This record gives sequence, C-alpha cells and structure tokens, in this order.
Amino acid sequence: MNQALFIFKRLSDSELRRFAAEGYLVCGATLSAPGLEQIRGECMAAWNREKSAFDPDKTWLENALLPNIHHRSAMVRQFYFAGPLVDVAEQIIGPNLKAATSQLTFKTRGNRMVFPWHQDNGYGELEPYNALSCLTALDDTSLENGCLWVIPGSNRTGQQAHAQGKAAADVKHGAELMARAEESKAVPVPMKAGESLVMSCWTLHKSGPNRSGRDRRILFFRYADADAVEVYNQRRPRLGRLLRGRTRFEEVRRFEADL
Ligand SMILES: O=C(O)CCC(=O)C(=O)O
Repeated sequence: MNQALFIFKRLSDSELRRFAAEGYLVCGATLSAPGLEQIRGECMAAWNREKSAFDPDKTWLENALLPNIHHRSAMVRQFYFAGPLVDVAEQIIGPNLKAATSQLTFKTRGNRMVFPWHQDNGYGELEPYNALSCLTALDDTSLENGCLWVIPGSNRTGQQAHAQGKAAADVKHGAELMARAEESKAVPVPMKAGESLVMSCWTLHKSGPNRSGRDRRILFFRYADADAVEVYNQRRPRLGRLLRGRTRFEEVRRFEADL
C-alpha cells in the first residue's frame, strides 16, 4: 500500500504513561489527506450499497453500524492489518497481536440517538484485558455532531457490570447495554478527520446526539492479544487475523476467513 496514504507513528513514553493512567489517547493523524479521501470513498461506497438514510424508527444497529468493513474495502483491510494502528496496538498490547473487530459507526446527520456509557468489554468481554479500541474519525467530530465522551481513568476500575437499557430501541447487537458512570468526570473527545483515538477495553465512553447538519463518520477497529479468549463464549479463542508474533491457538493460526 502506498505509504503516503498512512501516517505511521511511535508513541512516546509520556504518551504511553498517559494512556495507562487515563485509558485513552488521541494519537494524532494516522491518515494523510489523500489517504483520508480514499478510505472515505471506499467506506461510503460500502455504506451506500448496504444502508439507507437515517430512520428514527430503526435501531442503532440498522442506522449506524456496518460490521466487517474490512471485507468490503481493500484500503480498510490494509489500514486494519498493516497500518499505523497495528504499531500502536503492539506498543500497548505487546508483541503477539490479532485483529478482533472492524466496523463503521456512522452517526449521520439527523441521528440524535445517544449511545450510552459502556466499556467495549461490556459487549464482548475478551481476556486478557488489554484489548484496544481504535477509532479513526472520517469527519471532524465535535459536541454538535456527536463526538465521543470518555471518563478518564475508568480503565483502572476493571470490568464493570452492564445492565440492559430501558430504551425500547435496541442499540447494538440487539440490545442496549449501559454501565454506571460519574457524568461529572466525563470529558468530550473532539477529533479532526484522519485522527485516531485509542481506548482501553475498560474505558467508559459514550457518544452524544448529532444535532448538526453534518455526518459524524467513524472507522472502528479492535485489536487483542493473539491468545485473547471470548469470556462470554465459553472462553473460546477470539478468531481474527494474527498480525504480529505468535499464538497458542491453532484455529487462530489457521484463520483465513477474513483475508
Ligand atoms: O460511534 C459511536 O457513537 C459510539 C460507538 C461505540 O462506542 C461503540 O461501538 O463501542
């Protein structure tokens, strides 16, 4: 892949310390201007093939989520498997690394749904607990168009209980989940298009409504230790492409389904 599309980086010791303390880090641009334009084009082509305009009667899943985007875009595949976030994930998780999830989360104009407080490990608990969520903004994100909010330091409180939400509308994977969060500690995380945010699997986060006339499109990856297991699924190994190092699981070594 044309190196000019991606911006590779190495986190400094102070960034790594900040990540460990706060559970999140905006690590700057990972896509160049041409890279952003190309990936946005490929993501939009996939989105327009499979999704329709925002409909308030539909669920979060139907309106805002397109899973496995790396199956639908060659550039996303490169970015996910061999882009700058793999290096960042290796620095945080360690030398043995696999790709765990890719998806688009598009809070398009008109989508005033709030995505409630949760940990990503509240939806799909992986062990060990060093899985990393990496969000790359495809638009500038702000309070007006539904940027993310986080609770700094919540990564240090461990796995939290998640309750079924009250809302009738499903939010994700068929059911809304929400965790308790001290709202007074929440901070918004606005981003520039092409920048990435990395978060611990335990970092509490939410997103607000999109009240603007602009879309808020995010490309979302999860990386995990190559030996990570699904706690919610009889501790079976999470299947995903082995990106770095080694794994004790034969089925992960053999996993080719997402090539
Ligand atoms: O895209 C959003 O607004 C929130 C998405 C999110 O936090 C998630 O999918 O875990």
